[in-house]
Amino acid sequence: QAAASVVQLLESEFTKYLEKPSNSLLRKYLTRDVFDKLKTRKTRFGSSLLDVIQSGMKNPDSNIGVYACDPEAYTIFAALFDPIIEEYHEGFKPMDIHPPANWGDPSVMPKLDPENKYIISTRIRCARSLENYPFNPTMTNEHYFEIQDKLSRALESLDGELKGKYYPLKDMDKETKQRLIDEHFLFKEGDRFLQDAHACEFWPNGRGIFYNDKKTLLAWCNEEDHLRLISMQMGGDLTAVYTRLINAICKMERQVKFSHDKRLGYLTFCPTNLGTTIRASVHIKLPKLAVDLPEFEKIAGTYNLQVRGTRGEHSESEGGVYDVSNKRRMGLTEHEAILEMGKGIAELIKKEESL
Ligand code: ADP
Ligand code: CIR
Repeated sequence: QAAASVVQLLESEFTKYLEKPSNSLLRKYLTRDVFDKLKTRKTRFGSSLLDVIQSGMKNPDSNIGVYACDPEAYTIFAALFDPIIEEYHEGFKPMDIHPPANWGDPSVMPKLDPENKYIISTRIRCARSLENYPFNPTMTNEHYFEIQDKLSRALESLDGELKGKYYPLKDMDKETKQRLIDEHFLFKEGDRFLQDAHACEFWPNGRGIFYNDKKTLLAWCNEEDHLRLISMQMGGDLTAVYTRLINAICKMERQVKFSHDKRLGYLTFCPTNLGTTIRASVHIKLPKLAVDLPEFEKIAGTYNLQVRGTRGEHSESEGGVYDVSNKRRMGLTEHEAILEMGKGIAELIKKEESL
C-alpha cells in the first residue's frame, strides 16, 4: 500500500491537474475510476502512481504523460498503461503478445532516395534496460554507476567497425557537449518532461556516450533508458545503418542481460518505446509537403509515420529539415518496423514529386 501522504498528494495534484486543459493520453485514460483503483498501489520497488503520472500532471501539454517507474509498473498500473499502449501502438490490445525478436534480412530494404535529393541522414535506435534494475525515478546513485560500469565495459569490447570509446558526461566540457548535441550525436539536457518524471536525479552521474571513430555507432547511457544503441550515417542507405545496428545489439546481448517481457517485448521507461524499441528515422527535406505542417503530419500518419523537428522530439524544424520515423514499435517485428518506415518514406517522396 502506498503511504497515506503519497495518496493525499496524489489526490490534491490530480484535482489541480484536471482543472487545466490537456490533450494527453494520460488525461484521456486516467478517469476518476481508474485513479481511485490505482492510487493506493505500490510496486515491489516501492513506487506509486505518483511516480508514473507526475510528469504528465506537471506538463499538461504532454503527448502521453506517463512513465514506468520500474518494470513491474506495467502490471501494477495496467489499467492506465494498457489503453495508452493500445492507442499509441495502433491497436496493440491487452490480450496481444508482442512477437519474438526478428531482425530479418537487412539487405531487402528499399533504396530510399537513390539520387540523394531529399534525405540528409538515416538513423535507427533501439532501447534496452538491464535486468533486475528499476527505471529512472526509482534508481539510486549507485544504480546509475553500476549500470554505467556494466554498459561501458560491454561497449568498449566491441571490435572492428564498431570499436569505440565511452565518454562519461561528468568529464566532458560544455563546448564538447554542445558540439555533440548540435551534430545530433548526444542527447540534450534539461528536458522538462524527463526532469518532472524524476529521470534526471544525480545528473550527470552515470550518464555518458559511446561512439566509434566514424560516429556511425553510438550509445547513450542512462539518459531516458539504461541503454540507447544508435546506428546512423549521412545519406539514405537503410541497409547499411540497419546491418550495423543488428551487429552491435547482438554482440551486446551476449554480454549483458536485458529486461524482456513475454507480452510487452523489451521493457523501457516510456510506454511508447516498448516491444521492438525501434525508432528508424530520416532527416529529410520535403519542401512542398511541409508547406502545410498539419497536413504533412496527417499524410505521414496514414503510413504510421511520426514527424518531429530537427533536434528531435518537442523541437522545431530548422532549415526545412524534419525527422520522420516509424511511430509504432509493438505488435510487429524489428524487420517489419524498419520496412514500415522505409515504405512510408518512399511514399512521401513520391507524393513530394507529384506536387
Ligand atoms: P530518440 O527517441 O531517438 O531518442 P529524439 O527525438 O530525442 O529521439 O532525437 C535524438 C537525437 O537524434 C536528436 O538530436 C535528433 O536530431 C537526432 N536524430 C534523429 N533522427 C536523425 C537522423 N535521421 N539523422 C540525424 N540525426 C537524427
Ligand atoms: C510526452 O508525453 O510528450 C513526453 N512524456 C514524451 C513522450 C514520448 N514519446 C512520444 O510521444 N513518442
